[in-house]
Amino acid sequence: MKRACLLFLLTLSLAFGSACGARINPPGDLSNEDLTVIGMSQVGAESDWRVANSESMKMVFTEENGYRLLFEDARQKQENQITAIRKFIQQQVDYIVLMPISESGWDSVLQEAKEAGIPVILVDRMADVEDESLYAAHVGSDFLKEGTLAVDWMESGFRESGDTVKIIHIQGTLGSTAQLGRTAALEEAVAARENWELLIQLDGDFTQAKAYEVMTAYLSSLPGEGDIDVVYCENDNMAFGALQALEEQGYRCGREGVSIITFDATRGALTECLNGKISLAVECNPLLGSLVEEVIQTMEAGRIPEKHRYVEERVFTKGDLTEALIACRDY
Ligand code: GYE
Repeated sequence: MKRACLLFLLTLSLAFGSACGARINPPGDLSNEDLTVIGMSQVGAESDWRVANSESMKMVFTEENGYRLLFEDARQKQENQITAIRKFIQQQVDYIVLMPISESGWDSVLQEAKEAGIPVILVDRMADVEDESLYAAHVGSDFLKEGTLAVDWMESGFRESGDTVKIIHIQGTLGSTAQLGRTAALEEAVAARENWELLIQLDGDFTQAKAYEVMTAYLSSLPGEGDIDVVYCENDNMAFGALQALEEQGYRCGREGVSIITFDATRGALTECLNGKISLAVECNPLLGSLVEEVIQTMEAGRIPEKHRYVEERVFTKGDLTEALIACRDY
């Protein structure tokens, strides 16, 4: 009885389905979903910035807001991002949102998305592709501008003394837009100023652990206490790692010692700035979820979104901060 009933229902649904021209989707195909399906490939969870960025996306792309979010964490590997994009194409998602780990290596997979008719929105970092039509829009930060803000602050701080300014540079994931922009600003400034000296460039991969490790190794390799004026860290977590390494080896950080410059300006870094240990925090806003939604809404309405959208950002020094201000910030 039960079986007969099931068979009847199955026959009915097949007959009804084909009469209406409805498709029977292969498993995993989400093209008939009522919600707007977003396939999102996030870099990883390497920093506080990244965690805040993922949260911002998850808060906006909810079922209540009309979305099904397929979120893939690439654990900082480009090959995982490429695999995720291919899976999204198979699933026939409506949009692909990609935070590219590095700028190069995207042409073929984005071409595949284009052929499948799925618009790609780049978030945070850029992809350096031959054909700009491979992505619909980009929402993120102007990293060269952020670097320039840091360099301008150094320029004003060290202008008085004609002494040599000795700089350690801790870089983020090599080849990522955030690294390239922030590095370019510093390298150009060093090349243009006779008394700025780059002591070393260390690869910290945007993580606290790596920055701590490379900084500890570098400081230990110096014959005695090094003469260091500035440590230019390309994100907050690397600044925390560098700060720990410096303090462990007896360096003072802040006004009377080494000036630490950081990018992101998350709550932890602003607190160290208020404590006087970080000298400058350059803001990089991770809360990009609603801007990405605006892009999607524009396309849903049949209009063409702006190709690049940059968020406004500022810098913080101790004098700009209070505990209340830090507590009010969203990240
Ligand atoms: O500064 C860093 C993160 O691309 C803006 O990536 C982002 C950078 C951010 O891991 O903390």
